[in-house]
Amino acid sequence: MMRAEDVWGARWRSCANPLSHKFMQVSTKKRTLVILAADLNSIDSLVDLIESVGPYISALKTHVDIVDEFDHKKWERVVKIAKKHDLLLFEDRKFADIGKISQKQMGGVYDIRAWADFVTAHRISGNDIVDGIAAGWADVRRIGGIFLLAQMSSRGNLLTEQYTLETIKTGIGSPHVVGYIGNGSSPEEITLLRQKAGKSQLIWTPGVNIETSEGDLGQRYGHPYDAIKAGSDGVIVGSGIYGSDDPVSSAKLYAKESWRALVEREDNG
Ligand code: 5BU
Repeated sequence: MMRAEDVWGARWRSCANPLSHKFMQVSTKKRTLVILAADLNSIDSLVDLIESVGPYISALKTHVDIVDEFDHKKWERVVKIAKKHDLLLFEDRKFADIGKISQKQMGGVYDIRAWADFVTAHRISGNDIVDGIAAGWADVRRIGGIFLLAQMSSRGNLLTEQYTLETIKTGIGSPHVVGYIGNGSSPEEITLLRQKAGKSQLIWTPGVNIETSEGDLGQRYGHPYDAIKAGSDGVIVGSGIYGSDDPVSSAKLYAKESWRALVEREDNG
């Protein structure tokens, strides 16, 4: 049995947030760095998908606002099945408002603060968004972690290199920021992000697909092995898994490629 501290090396030692360690432990136990982007609209199909690929993924990324007929009781089924598979819940909300509104948006209809362990946020409105989101969790006496969008995978996005650096400045050393979202379609961009971010936070990367380099409506893709090798710590995969004829086999393949890259990665920095 491999130990997370051995496999993850510098990342294990440098990350301060316990949620990062939890992610590294789960991913080591299951030998997968795949975060499933579960972008389905029905709760029944979401639950079925998680139940089938749960053993091959290390976290669950949701877009709660794309679910038809949302209600808390039904959503609880998603939360339960995620917990059963030891998955941290990651709501890709992409908060972008001023701090105090972000705090309120953590509540509201979906009450994200009550069930999400991680959320995403843009840096566009200022540094205070981080404290706003943390205050949202504090309102219900929970603690969570924020992934700041330092890069994006979509064509034509406005996140310049300078913007990436400013985003890292906001996140570095923050007890609330567990890491950054990077562009999974570009190993060069991931390498740059890793160099600038250092070793003490996670990088997770969407824009990952083994079969194709282009997706619908401007999405771009890279290979999971290349993303992890370049310094990403988790590949976010949606349609590559749920859109495949055989989601379980696909999940296993993404898991294998991501894990192989982590084990081969030098210094794990
Ligand atoms: P796909 O089906 O693997 O292309 O889904 C990608 C997911 O990652 C989807 O849920 C997006 O909202 C998410 N995503 C992304 O694709 N690119 C980004 O830059 C960010 C998030 Br941030």
